Amino acid sequence: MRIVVLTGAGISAESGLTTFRDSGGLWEGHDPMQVATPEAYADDPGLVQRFYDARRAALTQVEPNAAHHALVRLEAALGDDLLVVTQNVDDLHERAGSRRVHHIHGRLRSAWCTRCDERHDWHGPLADGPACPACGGSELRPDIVWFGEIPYGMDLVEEALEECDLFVSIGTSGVVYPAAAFVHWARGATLELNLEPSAGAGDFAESRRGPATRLVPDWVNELLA
Ligand code: BJW
Repeated sequence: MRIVVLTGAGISAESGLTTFRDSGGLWEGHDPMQVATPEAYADDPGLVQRFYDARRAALTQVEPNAAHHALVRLEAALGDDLLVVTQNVDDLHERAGSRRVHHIHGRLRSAWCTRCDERHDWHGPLADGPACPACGGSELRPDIVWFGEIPYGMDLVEEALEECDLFVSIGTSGVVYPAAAFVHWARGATLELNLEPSAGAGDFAESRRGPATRLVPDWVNELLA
């Protein structure tokens, strides 16, 4: 059985990473959603760099949870027939042990040089303007897909969705496109696992409500029984 799993901020919430729309707060007086745009970066690069530096640093304080680990067990059983497509920029799927993970919105632990177009694994801050290891320039930005930019690897995702037998959406509010439309692109059965109904909950053949650390292991156990 070929399965495509889409994950959003909800899968990492119980690891201690705040979701976007549930955060209920401001960061340095700004709505986090307003910081995630190319316009915000052009207006005030230091502010946007500090936002992502803080989130990159926070990754050292969190660990994958039972939901991430359950998807690793599923991959062990299905091999290449499972693809995890994540909107998350954290690395908790990889740290749990998942190998087939595709980050459509980029990764916190990657820096993109807009001068030479090279990408580099990056663990430290960017706000202090470090030199690009490839060209020596100081034009490294977070390797993050902001509003108005094109998500990574959409051809690969589209093909996987057209070929899958089951599409499962975990912990995403379903308000950000193109991920919100994946349920329509999927050829097979569809299932949503979420604490609350997403914006597109009615488009799924089946929906289950609860925390990801319970729903995801239960679903994987069911599938592997
Ligand atoms: C739990 C839980 C627990 C909590 N257990 N669950 C008008 C109509 C249609 C589209 C557009 C439009 N105007 C503009 C657009 C396009 C735009 C868009 O979608 N805008 C909307 C706001 C309307 N999209 C884009 O610009 C994208 N690019 C694009 O479309 O390019 C064109 C193109 C596409 C395809 C091919 C070719 C061309 C780019 C989008 C980039 C999004 N970037 C961000 C920020 C960067 C990453 C970062 O900083 O981290 O990505 S926005 C932000 O939202 C982040 C997330 O990945 C994304 C989704 O959020 P997510 O994961 O759903 O989190 P939340 O907080 O919203 O929801 C959490 C969920 O978890 C909730 O449902 C809770 O219930 C649940 N939950 N605890 C289970 N314990």
